[in-house]
Amino acid sequence: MAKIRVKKKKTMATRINDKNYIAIIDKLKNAGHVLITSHINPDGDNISSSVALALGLMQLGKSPTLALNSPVPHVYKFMPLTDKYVSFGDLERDRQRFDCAAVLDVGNLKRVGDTTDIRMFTDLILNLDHHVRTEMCGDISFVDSSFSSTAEIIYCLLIDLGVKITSEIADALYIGILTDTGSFQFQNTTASTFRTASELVAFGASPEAMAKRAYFTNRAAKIVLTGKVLSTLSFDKTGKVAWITATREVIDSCKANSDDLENVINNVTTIENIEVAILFRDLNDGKIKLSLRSRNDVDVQKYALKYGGGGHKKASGMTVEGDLPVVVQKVVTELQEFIQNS
Ligand SMILES: [Mn+2]
Repeated sequence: MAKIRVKKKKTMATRINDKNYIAIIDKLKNAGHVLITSHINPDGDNISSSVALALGLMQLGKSPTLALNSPVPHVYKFMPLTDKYVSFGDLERDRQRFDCAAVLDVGNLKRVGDTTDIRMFTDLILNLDHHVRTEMCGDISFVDSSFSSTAEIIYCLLIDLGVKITSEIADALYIGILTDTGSFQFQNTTASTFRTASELVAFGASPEAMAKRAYFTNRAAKIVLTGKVLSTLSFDKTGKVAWITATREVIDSCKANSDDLENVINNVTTIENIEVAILFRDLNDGKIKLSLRSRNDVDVQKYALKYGGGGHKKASGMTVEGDLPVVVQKVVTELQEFIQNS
């Protein structure tokens, strides 16, 4: 008797074995018009993941639209498609609708912009992120904090979508990983991060060119501002908390922008014997924006979460309402106690 061979349907293994991740791939495969967005005050990972996803979707014959509620920072403007970004106001005016929205590097839809309602533009929100959190903000969310960056997740996603990683895409993704890991120095740098970076370089990413783009393209105004902001350096009486402040007036007096403050805090984090470094930003909108950095084991994210902020153990952000001197006093006092109990 002849044996009947039943052919098993081959299922391709994906780079990440997670049902939400696989569902997101499926939705993107079936989508035509895709809205891609991320958080306000964009960083390298934000622009990197968004641009790489857009390039990949274009390769698949889809029409991505990049939207942000903040301008693209100067240093990332060399990246492809960064001149194509639109604001949510533009989309609203054109009454645009999308098959889905890919919301990247964001844990809370409010981070896209206080007044932006993504639901106005789509019925399906796909969320991809690497920040630690408990609540999911997409209709389908894939959140995994074992990844160094959203760019690292997008790399897997593009491969699983069948996108050919061109040197343009490789460069875009590499700069996201480079900046989100602080040049492969932060705790989120893992063996997998290096594997991904290594694969990206094999696909044509240039570590030298990307490092130059990310760190050696400062405008003079930014350096002048850095000097002024660093001159505000103060310490608490224990010497464990160090902080700097930046005001709208000082930013304007240097003819700089608030995104010129990105990474200024890292200078303070290099001071030996401190535990926590803080940048207080007063942009004259009644709120003080804080960037927190931990030098050793103090979990600044745990502190930031109390104020509805977030990020990582060693690098977090939060917003407090009030006047600058009052907020400084309050936060520094709270952090002294927080450090003691850590
Ligand atoms: Mn990120």
